[in-house]
Amino acid sequence: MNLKESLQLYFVMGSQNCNEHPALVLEKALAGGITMFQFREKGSHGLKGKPLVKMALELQQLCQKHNVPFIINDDVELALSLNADGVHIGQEDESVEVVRKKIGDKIIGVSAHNVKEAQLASESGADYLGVGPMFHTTTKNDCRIVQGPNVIESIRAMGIRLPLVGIGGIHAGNVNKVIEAGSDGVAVISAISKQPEQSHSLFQVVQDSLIKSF
Ligand code: FQP
Ligand code: MG
Repeated sequence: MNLKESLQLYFVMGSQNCNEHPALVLEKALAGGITMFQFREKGSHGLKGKPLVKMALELQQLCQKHNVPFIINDDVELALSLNADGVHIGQEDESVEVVRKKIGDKIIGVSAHNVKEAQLASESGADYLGVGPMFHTTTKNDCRIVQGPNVIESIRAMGIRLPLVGIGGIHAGNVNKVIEAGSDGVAVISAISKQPEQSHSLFQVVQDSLIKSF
């Protein structure tokens, strides 16, 4: 799979998002067909130090078993020490240029909330974009204003062809709007972490939507 294909169903998760053991949730998600995974441990109750590394390793091994890229959110040093497949950085994190020097040709994903951020990230060498929030979400408390799928349409209209996914409040019922706008896939947290048994049906919805938009 190339990167664009790996973005079809991108599962983002940390222990704060799970009602059961994160490894169990990820196993179900992998069985359901997720195509990429981001370990995003956040918040005051988030794991730190050794337990964080232990959890990351456990989740990475599961991804490796299924040949699914394993991405680390924010923490470039952790990604390097684990030899993860890449990192995801936001507008408030280190710059793409700095991160590129550290991680070489590993995957760098960058958050973009508008056309300008998408353009800058693309020019600075990002490998893919996470564009959002698409819809209202309660998962992220420092969330920006909802952009809606229109921002993806605008990014594509500007000629930016970088692989990208929509993120924020996406579920089976609104996947189509995101794909139709020009997204290569969807990134979800709660839609899978709260109901991992449903991940295969979400995967099917994404596949159907991608085929229709082709
Ligand atoms: N898009 C994606 C994904 N993953 C993310 N983690 C974000 C956007 C948000 O730094 P950021 O990144 O703005 O906030 P946080 O560090 O709290 O996640 F690639 F999945 F589309
Ligand atoms: Mg971040």
